[in-house]
Amino acid sequence: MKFHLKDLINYRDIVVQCHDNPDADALASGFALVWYLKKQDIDARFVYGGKDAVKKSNLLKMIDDLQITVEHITELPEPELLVTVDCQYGESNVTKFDAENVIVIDHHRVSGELPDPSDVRSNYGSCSTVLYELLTAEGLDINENQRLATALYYGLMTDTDNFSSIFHPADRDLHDMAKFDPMDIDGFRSANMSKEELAIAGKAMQNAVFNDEYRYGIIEAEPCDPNILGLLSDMLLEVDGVDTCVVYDRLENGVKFSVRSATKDTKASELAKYMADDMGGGGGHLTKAGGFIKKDLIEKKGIPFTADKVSEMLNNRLHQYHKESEIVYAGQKEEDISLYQHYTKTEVSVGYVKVADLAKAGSTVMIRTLEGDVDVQVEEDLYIILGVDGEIYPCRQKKFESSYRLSDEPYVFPGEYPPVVVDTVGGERIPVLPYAKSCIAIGGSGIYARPLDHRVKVFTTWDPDKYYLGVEGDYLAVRADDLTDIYIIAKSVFERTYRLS
Ligand SMILES: [Mn+2]
Repeated sequence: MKFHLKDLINYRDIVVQCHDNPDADALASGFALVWYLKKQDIDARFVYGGKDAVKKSNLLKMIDDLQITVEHITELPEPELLVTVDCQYGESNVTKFDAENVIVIDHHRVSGELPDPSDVRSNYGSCSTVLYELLTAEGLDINENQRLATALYYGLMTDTDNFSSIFHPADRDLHDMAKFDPMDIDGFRSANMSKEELAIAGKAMQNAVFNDEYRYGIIEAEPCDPNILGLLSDMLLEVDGVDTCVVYDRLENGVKFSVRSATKDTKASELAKYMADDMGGGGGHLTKAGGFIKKDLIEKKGIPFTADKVSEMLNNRLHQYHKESEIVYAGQKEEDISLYQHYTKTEVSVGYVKVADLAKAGSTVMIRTLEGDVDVQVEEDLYIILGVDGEIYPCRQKKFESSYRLSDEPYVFPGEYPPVVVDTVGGERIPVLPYAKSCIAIGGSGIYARPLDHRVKVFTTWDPDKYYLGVEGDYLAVRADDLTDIYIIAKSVFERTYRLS
């Protein structure tokens, strides 16, 4: 059952609980929920359990400046409804209190059975983002209350190592939309690090391990705040001979890590995803990223959660990543197609948008999709194609006319996150779908393609600074009418769109 905030108004006696040792994201999430309930004339308590009360100075300052009412408790009279935020009821990091009904709002990986309804969005960078979306869905504007906007912004900021491991577009939306108080944020920032954490950082730096062949570095730190990991990886990247690096710590329930890259041959976001593959999640930006690897999933692979074994595993992954990645630059030479087979497109219905309908020719727009942000220069002959999975790619009018036929069918978007175009100067957000029309992909002269058995990074002619990644099972494709035009087609898209000819 899909959860809406308005479901909560059926209850009168509500307690909101975040995890023990709350962090900024937990505090912001609870604060937002109590704010909403107050608007519905429901006075809810906001609590957390555990041994210790909040003592970090940035969090004390946050509670004080943003007027967050939160209580550290050891006992709780059974409420009609308990809502846990930024954590899941029954998990080890949250003190268990009895309640008649329980609802979970979170962004971590689902670890056990969830009460119904619940709302856990594991691919979000923060629980603050989940609250932002839930409030927006009720027609509420977080900027109605600047303390709320500041809290949610700071929650996202601290949970994503200063926004560097943001990967969901909803997180980017909160980042862009929140009209936070910069004075407050500066104040929290300047109280971010405790003296103990400075000592942890110093100690960690002595453990740096380097690989000269692939030019990377890796550090294990003692358990600390994600932003300390970020700080350490920023420094590690400054070291001569280091192009990419990973800094991590082992926490109670897994490994938190931060990734940096100073080379365009490695997207930090992709390396982060690779590091956590099968065992958690990772992502972020081109140069900064991060992620989390679950302890139980590490152990499931037969790897004990000890310093030595975890370090060995991460070192191996990092090494393997650099060893197995091949890099291809499109547009430089004609591809030798002897290893390829010829395919033609089946006639599938896709969508298209003429970019000049959305924004002025000559301006630059950022296309925000689930796969990331792409900057394009608006020109009269530029089209965006919305593919079979809702994936987006640019196309020139000449290629558009030879590869697609217009259709009168209304366009239905198949993807999860509706693409948005943002004017890079004015910051205006323009939804793409109202402009989208249907077209049919036709065969044309087809492509040459071959399935990949290893990772290949292709720098296409569109964007020489950012590569497209193909992994095992995806296809490397070359246009039959232009053998220098090499690109990647995802396995699922390929299988539905092409047939051997
Ligand atoms: Mn969180």
